[in-house]
Amino acid sequence: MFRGLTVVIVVGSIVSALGMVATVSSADQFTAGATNIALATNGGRVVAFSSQELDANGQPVDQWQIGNLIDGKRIVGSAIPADSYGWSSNNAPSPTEPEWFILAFKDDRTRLISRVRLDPVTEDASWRWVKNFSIQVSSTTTDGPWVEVKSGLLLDKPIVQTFDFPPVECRYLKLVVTSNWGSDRSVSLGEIEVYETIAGSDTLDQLILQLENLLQDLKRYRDSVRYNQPLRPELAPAAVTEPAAMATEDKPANE
Ligand SMILES: [Ca+2]
Repeated sequence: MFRGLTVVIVVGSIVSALGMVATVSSADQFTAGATNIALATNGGRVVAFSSQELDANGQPVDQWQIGNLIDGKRIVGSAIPADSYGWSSNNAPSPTEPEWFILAFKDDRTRLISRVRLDPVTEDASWRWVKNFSIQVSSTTTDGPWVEVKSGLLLDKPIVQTFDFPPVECRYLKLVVTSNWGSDRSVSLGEIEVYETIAGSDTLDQLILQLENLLQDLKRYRDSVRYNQPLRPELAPAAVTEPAAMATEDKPANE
């Protein structure tokens, strides 16, 4: 009892100290769920995509194939899954010729979503990672019409980055990538997660979800301190500096 009270007080103090009360309050209106509905084992699937890395025979390279985006496998530190490096396109993206993919969810149902999380880390050098992107949704067909719900910038840091937006109906989600961090060869991305908005039915469920969201915010704060980055990078793209120019470069020799 006393210990539980202490935890509550400590959490409350941390929230106040970090000035994130406004964040938690805004989450009261709509709370992102805790289940990643894009994950393949949760019924998520890729229904279309622009390109994926091909070998000399024109065949997809398993370690870089598009399904790696939703397989739940990640590169953490020096631990690299042998069969999943992330997704790599076969071309470099540009605003006029973006790289993209479209996700659907279990049973092709329309979902009310409000959060996308992106893990930029792949086995590629960071100048191949996603930089500018657009999250678009369609509630009808895989051909659209598409409505943009978020235009963002993914930092080239080894942290999973969260992008929130007002709840929107989504049958198909399209991620459009218009730039990387300097490569003229391809763009790569480690993982994408999508979260539904949960309507409050049970007070305890709501509290648990809000605490889970609070933990996410604490991790975000930790990472922003650790990497000296803005708390919500998508809101401050101008703060990011460009890496050294990488006009041309070759693929790593291990492919
Ligand atoms: Ca993955």
